[in-house]
Amino acid sequence: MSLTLYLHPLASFCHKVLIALYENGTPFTPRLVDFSDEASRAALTDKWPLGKIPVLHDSVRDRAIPETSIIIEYLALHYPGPVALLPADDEARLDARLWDRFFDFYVHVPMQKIVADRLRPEGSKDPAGLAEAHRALDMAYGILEARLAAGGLVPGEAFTIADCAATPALFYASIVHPFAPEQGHLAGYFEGLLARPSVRRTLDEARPYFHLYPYREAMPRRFLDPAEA
Ligand SMILES: N[C@@H](CCC(=O)N[C@@H](CS)C(=O)NCC(=O)O)C(=O)O
Repeated sequence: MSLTLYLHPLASFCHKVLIALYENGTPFTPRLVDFSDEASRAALTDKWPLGKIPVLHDSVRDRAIPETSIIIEYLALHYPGPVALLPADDEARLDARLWDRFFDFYVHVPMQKIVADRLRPEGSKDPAGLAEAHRALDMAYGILEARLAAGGLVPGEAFTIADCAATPALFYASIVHPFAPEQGHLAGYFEGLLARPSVRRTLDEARPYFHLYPYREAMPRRFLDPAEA
């Protein structure tokens, strides 16, 4: 097996790539990164000095690929499967890339900011940055709701890189900044994502680590125990 994925099963950006791999049944070896362990961290930074996960290593080309969107493009290029995460049609591919960027920058990053703020020690919190992150999520949810209501981003028809990006971003963002009651299209889109086998598998593998999640108390019970869904 030529592909190794450096990951942590709880890490949101890792979910994005795991979903892409599971959608296409792409074989890979998971390599768990423990940031508290010097050797584990060094094995990662040896591949990518920035030390962010996930990183994919391909022994066939002796190449390390960081950055989730690039990893998914790399997989589409060298390990394509039945699900074309980058659509063949030029316009559809541009759209997929656009919404991939949207979910990463305008949902995932503010969500990370909110979670990271909780981990800051008392006295070094960033209330202004926190408020800004919540405002950013309000704006992103509003844009998504309007797009979905207008018939864009229809889940199920063609699952793309944008949906891979959307899933962990919305999963973790909806915990720290729930959808508004009137954002029914967004909630419906999210439910469609949650129903996919690739997503269920990713969350099943993350569940044993949910107790480490800084906002565990805010997690809906059905995420902690799918039997309650
Ligand atoms: N833009 C990066 C973001 C990756 C990222 O933020 N990963 C987080 C885990 S979800 C991480 O490595 N955090 C550890 C750190 O920043 O030290 C990507 O798309 O891969």
